[in-house]
Amino acid sequence: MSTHELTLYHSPQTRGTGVLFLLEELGVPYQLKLVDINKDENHLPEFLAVNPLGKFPTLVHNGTVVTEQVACYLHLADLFPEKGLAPAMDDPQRGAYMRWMAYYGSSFEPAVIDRALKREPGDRSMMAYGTFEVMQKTVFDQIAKGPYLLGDTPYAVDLLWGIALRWCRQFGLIDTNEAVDDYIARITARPAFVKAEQIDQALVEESTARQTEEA
Ligand SMILES: N[C@@H](CCC(=O)N[C@@H](CS)C(=O)NCC(=O)O)C(=O)O
Repeated sequence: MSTHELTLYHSPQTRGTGVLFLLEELGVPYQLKLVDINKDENHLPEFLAVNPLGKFPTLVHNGTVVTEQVACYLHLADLFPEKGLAPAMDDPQRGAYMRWMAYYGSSFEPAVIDRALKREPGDRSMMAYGTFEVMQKTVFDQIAKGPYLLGDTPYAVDLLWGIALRWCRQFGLIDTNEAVDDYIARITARPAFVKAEQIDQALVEESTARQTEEA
């Protein structure tokens, strides 16, 4: 019996899917609660009481709310050290692992969102990510070293980047790069990713069927 009670409040095909992927990769028990974004259920008082932002991912671990995809990743991977998805504190790779986790949230996402919204970045000294080109090259150069961000071992940070880069490629938000495409293929071939996608697909079908019934 697990001492960790984990609940993922989830709407399919959101950033929550990344956390679903990690939970499946960890192979630990969790409860999934559908909050249907198409029905604006994420702005109902019941959900806002859990996460006032009304956003996904929203994870609850033994009664404590964890939001922000990177925080969910760091927390879950450290919670189950025996699964080997996070280098230990005294592992020489730990600093690099933390770096790429933080870089995702603090540099990559803001840069990609500015690009998606066609927002002109300000002076590079004021931008958290410098320039899009330098930010992207920094990530691409690291991935080119391969096969994973930190070398031969896949860690949770690879799941985070793999799923995000895939999404960005689908929407044309990052440039074409062979090493990145290979990396995305490597990560999304993992059975846990396939399972997370199947869960999402089933939830989308369930939601569509419900909407048709109600119409
Ligand atoms: N800063 C949050 C962003 C989460 C976020 O924006 N999630 C989107 C889905 S990908 C969301 O929940 N949108 C629903 C809404 O705001 O109504 C994180 O890193 O997890």
